[in-house]
Amino acid sequence: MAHGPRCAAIVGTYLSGKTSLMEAMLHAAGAIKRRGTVKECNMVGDGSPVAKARSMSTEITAADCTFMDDPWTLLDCPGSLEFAQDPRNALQVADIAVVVCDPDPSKAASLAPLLKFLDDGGIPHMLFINKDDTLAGDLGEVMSALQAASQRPLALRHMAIREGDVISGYVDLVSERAYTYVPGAISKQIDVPENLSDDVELAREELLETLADFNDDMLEKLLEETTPEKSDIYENLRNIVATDQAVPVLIGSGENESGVFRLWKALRHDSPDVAKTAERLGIDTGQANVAQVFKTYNSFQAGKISLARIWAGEVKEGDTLGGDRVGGLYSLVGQSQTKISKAGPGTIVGLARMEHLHTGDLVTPDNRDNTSWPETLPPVYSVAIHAEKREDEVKLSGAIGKLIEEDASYILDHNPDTHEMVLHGQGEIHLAAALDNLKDRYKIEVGRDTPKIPFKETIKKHIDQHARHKKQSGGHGQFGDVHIEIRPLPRGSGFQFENKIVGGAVPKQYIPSVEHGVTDYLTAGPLGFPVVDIHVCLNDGQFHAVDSSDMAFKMAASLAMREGMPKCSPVLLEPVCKVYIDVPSAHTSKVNTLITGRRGQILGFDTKEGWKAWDTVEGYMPQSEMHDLIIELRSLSQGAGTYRYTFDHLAELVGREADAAISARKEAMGAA
Ligand SMILES: Nc1nc2c(ncn2[C@@H]2O[C@H](COP(=O)(O)OP(=O)(O)O)[C@@H](O)[C@H]2O)c(=O)[nH]1
Ligand SMILES: [Mg+2]
Repeated sequence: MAHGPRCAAIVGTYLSGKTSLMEAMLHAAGAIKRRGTVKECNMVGDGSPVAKARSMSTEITAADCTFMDDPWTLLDCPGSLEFAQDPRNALQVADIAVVVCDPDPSKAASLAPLLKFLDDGGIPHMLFINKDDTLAGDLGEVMSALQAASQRPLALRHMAIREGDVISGYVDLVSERAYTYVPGAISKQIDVPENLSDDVELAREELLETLADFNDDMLEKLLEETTPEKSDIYENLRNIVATDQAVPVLIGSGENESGVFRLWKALRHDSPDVAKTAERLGIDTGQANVAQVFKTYNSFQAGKISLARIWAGEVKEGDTLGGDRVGGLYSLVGQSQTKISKAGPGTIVGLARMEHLHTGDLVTPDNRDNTSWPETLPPVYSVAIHAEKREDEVKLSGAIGKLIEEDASYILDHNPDTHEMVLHGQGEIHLAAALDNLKDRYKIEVGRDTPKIPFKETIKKHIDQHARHKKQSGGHGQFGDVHIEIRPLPRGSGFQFENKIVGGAVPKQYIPSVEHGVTDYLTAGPLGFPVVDIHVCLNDGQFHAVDSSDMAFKMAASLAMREGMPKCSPVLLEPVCKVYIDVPSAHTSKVNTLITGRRGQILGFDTKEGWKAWDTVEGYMPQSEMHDLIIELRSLSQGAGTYRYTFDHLAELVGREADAAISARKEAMGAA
């Protein structure tokens, strides 16, 4: 018997049918009277305006329900790789995950990162091969493709019964019962078709062998050729799922509501409860009230809602959590919220108006701690943004702050070199959804551009330059005179200033002004970009007892730079990043071409540590070639590939790309 409500996260690839499956599960559990469909755009999941507009899930949708007297919360998670932060967060608090899979072997590889995340975290999960109404090929092929993507052994629990090309039902390999699908209702039990009995026997043996790998009693029985008791098999399965040693695989169709009741029963039987999950996560439940926020919404009329799981205690309105007063408690079914008076262990609850709580916070009455929360996904795509209307500028960063509260895989950054506001995220659609939200919810029209590249420039030749700033206009004149030497430095040296004046040719008090004059100039060199890696030495100069001043020497130094620098063979420097591209090995050679095709340099590749049949390719790539890297990478790797990068060094850039950058810069400076 489970203690308290349990929580299942529904995750999997984009368009595998997760939202439809949740709808079918809610229907089977009696939580909704009529099952919505994708076509009618009326499912419990995908109820937010942005999800509706794009016909896709963009964030977690929670739905409370009761199946056979057990309370549950289902969390429908987006499957798109661009919205991968929310599923990760949901999996952080769920007792179990249902990984919804397409019945298409070619889509299995893109599940590898998710399955790896589950296995690394030891998160109990089962696979549901959905859309079995469309499975034309062999289930075995789908299974081997999925097995290749999973670290843990998969154990097929069902065998499909076919009538012609269609799957009309299944045999449960543990209970050895056969069922035929009944549209819109619970499947009907039938006799195991005779022509299948040998296959069923084989498949059942395979399942038991997988279980026996983790249980000596079972292994002994199999070796003695005695049939294990069904109750033993069930017990075994439950343990194996709870410890994520192996993964059961079920089949069915959410849209046709077939296999859904069976899935529910598997969850009911095999899913750990809140106490077990808290133990797995090492959460101290000895204290009064313990809860964890795993999602923040700002879109509801009610203001901020922190979606949290209660790990221990009983939370009531007016209680304190993490030092904040609980403004109200809500049970959620999609977009609709019902006020509840209290929430006990296991409950997923919407906490209203907890201004100081953030996603990831593990809270007790007085403490907040997010140290155990996993790192957010690294950004892979960016756009420069600006408010279309001047008066919205201040509002804009505040509104983006709200979006980041909801999805921490958005990062906002002010680039000091290009003076742009840059929004980073997980892909084109992820960022477009952010801009949609800004418009819909905060009424801010936002314009977007490809982010500018923070080019720099330096010089290749050294020269000596003399400059004099002299003005005679009424009363006081101005007089400053300097001899400087400008010379290039090795990459990464930055700027150095040296003073070699002896004997007071330029009085000491004016030396800092000379340096100021030089640094002022460095913000835009002859090509228009910030100057780096040069050495400027003040060798000599002259002064005037009355007319010299800080200002005059500063002007003289700037003038010397302005006249000298163009003669030093200026050259453009572009930022080059170290990139690490992760892909299934089948695509590694395409990644090599991708890098070289974008003026990159391959440094090497190796198997990705801890991953089956994945490689990491390491290389250098100019930042200016990386803007849409993720798009090409995903398209060549069936969505599976991803990359990380760090700035590495500046490299000289000449030729067509350099000319284009310089003329764009001149144009921008002219316009400013
Ligand atoms: N044939 C078939 N199509 C399905 C099934 N479940 C979902 N779909 C379709 O798959 C598409 C994606 O469904 P959706 O539930 O939004 O997938 P999600 O992205 O995983 O949430 C829609 O066009 C559904 O109609 C199913 O069991 N069989
Ligand atoms: Mg969905």
